[in-house]
Amino acid sequence: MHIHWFPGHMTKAIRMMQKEMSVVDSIIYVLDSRAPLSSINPKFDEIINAKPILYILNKADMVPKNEVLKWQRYFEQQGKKCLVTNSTQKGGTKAIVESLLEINSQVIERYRNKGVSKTIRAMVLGVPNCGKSTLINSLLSRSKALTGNKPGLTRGKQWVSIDKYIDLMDTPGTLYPDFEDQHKARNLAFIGSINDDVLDIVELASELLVFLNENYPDKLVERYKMESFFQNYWENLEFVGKKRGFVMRGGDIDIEKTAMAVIQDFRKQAFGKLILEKV
Ligand SMILES: Nc1nc2c(ncn2[C@@H]2O[C@H](COP(=O)(O)OP(=O)(O)O)[C@@H](O)[C@H]2O)c(=O)[nH]1
Ligand SMILES: [Mg+2]
Repeated sequence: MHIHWFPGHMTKAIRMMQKEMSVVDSIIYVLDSRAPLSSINPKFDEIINAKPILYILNKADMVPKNEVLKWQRYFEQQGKKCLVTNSTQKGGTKAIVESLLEINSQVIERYRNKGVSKTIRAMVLGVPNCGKSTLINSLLSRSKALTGNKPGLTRGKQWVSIDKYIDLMDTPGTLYPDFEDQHKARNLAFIGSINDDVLDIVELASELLVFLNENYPDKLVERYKMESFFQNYWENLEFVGKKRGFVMRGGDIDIEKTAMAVIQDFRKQAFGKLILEKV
């Protein structure tokens, strides 16, 4: 499958982010822990323009802990500030506030010398569905940011205050203008960063089954009692469809429905914790 998708509203989003960048002091770069490198968008690097960045490995609850800690070390070894979060839970505020103040200490100090308390304005970036809005929500006492499990929900721009001296701006999730690396595109499709409407779900589900067979064969046994793997992708889906009871009138298996169920099993963590990209 070749994934090529960059809807017009994302060009607009990038332009908006670029324009806002002049009033931004710092960046919160949200990554999906299941695929940290795939959720790095080279387009962002162009617009960030040397602002201090706090990397967030979000959805850490969905991957094995030792794997996410390896990724945290990976970023730290490159001299990057990196935190591990589960945004669906409150309580990460202190670490994020402290880290933001730390990476912005130079500018804060410069203002302090002039007798001014500087408010740090941080832009929250990340591919669609990585949890930007949920993260901002978790940092607010009241729910103000919009969230939804659909790419491209957040379109307007908004500043919210999470601390006396820290304001955050949510941004629309933005993808690469083009996917040179189809492996990354596939990962982004798995994690729900690319609108399912433009994907071939049957092909995507087959690729997910291949990934699971190569990396987590036990999960296929646990979830689908799948002891052996077929060379033919159709047969794999038929096998799963039969197990899930997706039989149509006449006895054929509903392959489309099966494929969507496989993808949803991954997204809803029916296979338990797993990671798509290892350090
Ligand atoms: N398990 C888990 N789910 C999360 C986490 N953060 C966000 N989500 C879910 O991911 C989906 C997308 O979140 P959202 O904040 O709208 O993503 P955005 O597009 O980056 O703003 C929602 O269903 C969230 O509940 C997390 O840390 N762990
Ligand atoms: Mg959002």
